[in-house]
Amino acid sequence: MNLEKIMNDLEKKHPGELEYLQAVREVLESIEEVVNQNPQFEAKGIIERLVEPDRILTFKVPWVDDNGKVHVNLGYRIQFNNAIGPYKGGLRFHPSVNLSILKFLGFEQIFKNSLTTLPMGGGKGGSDFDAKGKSDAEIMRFCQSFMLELWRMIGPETDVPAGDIGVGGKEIGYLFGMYKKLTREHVGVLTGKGLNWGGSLVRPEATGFGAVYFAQEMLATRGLTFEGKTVTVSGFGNVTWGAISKIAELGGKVVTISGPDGYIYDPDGISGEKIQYLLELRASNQDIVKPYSLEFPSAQFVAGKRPWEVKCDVALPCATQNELAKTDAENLVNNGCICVAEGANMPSTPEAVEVFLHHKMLFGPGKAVNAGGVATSGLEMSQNSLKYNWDREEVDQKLHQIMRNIHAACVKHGKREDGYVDYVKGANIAGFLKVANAMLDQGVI
Ligand code: NDP
Ligand code: 2IT
Repeated sequence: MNLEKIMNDLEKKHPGELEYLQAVREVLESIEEVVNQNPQFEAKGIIERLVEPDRILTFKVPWVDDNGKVHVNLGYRIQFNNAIGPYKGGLRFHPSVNLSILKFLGFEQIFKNSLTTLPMGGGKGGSDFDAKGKSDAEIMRFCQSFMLELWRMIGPETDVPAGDIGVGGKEIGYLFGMYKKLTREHVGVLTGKGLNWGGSLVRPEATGFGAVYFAQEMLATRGLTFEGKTVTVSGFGNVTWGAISKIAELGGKVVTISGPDGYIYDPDGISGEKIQYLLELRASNQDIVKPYSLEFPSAQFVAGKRPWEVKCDVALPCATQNELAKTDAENLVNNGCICVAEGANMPSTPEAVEVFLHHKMLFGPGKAVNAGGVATSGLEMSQNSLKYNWDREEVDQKLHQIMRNIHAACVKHGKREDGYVDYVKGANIAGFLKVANAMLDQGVI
């Protein structure tokens, strides 16, 4: 495989799509050796077919605010690859959303979904809509307008969207309502649904829980546990909430959370009623974590900075892409951090990942660590097909086993001769092989 030629061609075709090109390069570097050992992949153009999405829908989303003013946002759905199952992946509503970000997320989703062992292909979508400061009625009208275009493209056996940044249970409800109205079908076309109308127990906390289960497995390879460990976490959304709840349960002490305004350092640990407060803060639709420091005097607010300068044993970046740079990685190493598990998608820059691997840290990449979210979406789809609901314990056990299996797959494909496990390589190879072999079976399409 001529990696540089493939990358040069992609850069020419998609200039400026930095996040997408970053994600593709990382995967191709990991799988280069495997592709070279299997000439059938090159003969059938697997890589060239894998790096381009099957199709992209871009559409206009007009909506009217509470004062009667008209707004127009952009909407997207990217159907990347459906070799192993229907397209599956979240919707992101955030002002930073653009084609490059959604293409990187959709591309990553192919391998992540393959790792879950469930039959799901890769997709992603979203909008540059900013929910901050919007009323419920405005969010509802926006979601309805978004679905007026999207519905033709999706379906329970075709493409099953879910949440991501800015899309939680509330938005999924409004989107589902409009889909149902248009098609007159009550089907599992979205995941992350409410419990009373097809949702699964554990889905809200699944990404964070799964990330911690994966980190537990990584720590166990060195005979360690979360008990008594100091943990830094970023973000204060859905993934962060699930992760810090589980870490507290396992006896770890979470000392940071963050928002776009800065980070909170709480040396007493964030658990119990503090997590409850975090949820309230999040629901208030604000963009800030500062109020936490006013509510809990043990906490300090550090404006405009990220939490990676705080001494910790384990770090979980759970906010957004490229939020942990080389100097942050060096700070973590110098402060004695032993394990970094990515709850967010691609939160560490390539240079930061190099630092982690160079120092032989336990480093779990997002597509493996945060796969518990989409895995539990897959379990929600199974329950919808069965027209049956599993109890909380059953879903949690299945999630836990899936995370153990993903960890084992990473070790199988990522273990070096000296015993060090390169989880980046392991996750990319394991995720790739299943999809590539399915593509071979299905011919050039
Ligand atoms: P949420 O919208 O619930 O939370 C995202 C959080 O991160 C918000 O608090 C957001 O604040 C904050 N944030 C956004 N940008 C920054 C920034 N630059 N610095 C610090 N904080 C920031 O989203 P999720 O928790 O669902 O998603 C978080 C990450 O996890 C994303 O990378 C997502 O792709 C990934 N993920 C999510 C899954 C899921 O099931 N939800 C599954 C797998 C991965 P604000 O909104 O105010 O900007
Ligand atoms: O990035 C992700 O894996 C998600 N946002 C969850 C996708 C899903 O379909 O549950």
